[in-house]
Amino acid sequence: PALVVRGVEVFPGLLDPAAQAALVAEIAAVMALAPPVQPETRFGRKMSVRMTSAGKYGWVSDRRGYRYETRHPSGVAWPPIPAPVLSLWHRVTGVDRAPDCCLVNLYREGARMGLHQDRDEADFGWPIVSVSLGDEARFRIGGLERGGPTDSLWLKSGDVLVMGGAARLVHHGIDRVRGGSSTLIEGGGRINLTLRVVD
Ligand code: MD5
Ligand code: FE
Repeated sequence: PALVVRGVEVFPGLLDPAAQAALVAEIAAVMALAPPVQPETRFGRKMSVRMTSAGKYGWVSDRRGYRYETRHPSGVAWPPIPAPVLSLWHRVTGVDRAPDCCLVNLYREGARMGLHQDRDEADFGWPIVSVSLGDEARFRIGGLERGGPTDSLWLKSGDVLVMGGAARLVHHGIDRVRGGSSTLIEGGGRINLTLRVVD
């Protein structure tokens, strides 16, 4: 990686424009089969990010809380994780196992994601890979404890992050998206792919 921030490996511009466009086309096909939804929290508040998934498991949230499910809220199985996404995972992690969830986060104008940890997975020994496409976003990274100091960095289209080891459980979030900074996504905004081993 060109940069390591609080243990998170950052590969700036790992995907060239052609590779980015190819991934966006694959994800558009996923979204056609499993349309992004604005999840609700257990408190009935709508999240600003729209979400769908590919793979055996998808991450969902509704009045019953958040969890992994094998089906989209419509009842259809999640589409398979596109092959170029799987090869990117193996290229940057070097692990033998494939991810079983590719969460697709769609950030339209004004969407953000508060500081949180990813801890719904069975084994925190597996890394997480995050792929940024479209508009630039300010990513915030803290530590293992809530309320500690944080750092931020701007993620651009084509940047890839790997969170493994101690960094797997750090707090993180998206403060804001710089609208109009890219024309990659139809309708504008940012798409983030988060690849995880769930079980
Ligand atoms: C995003 N998504 O840009 C981020 C990228 C999520 C989420 O956070 O949960 O959907 S994933 C960033 C991430 C995951 C796990 C660990 C760390 C970052 N980290 O240690 O910094 O939509
Ligand atoms: Fe997260």
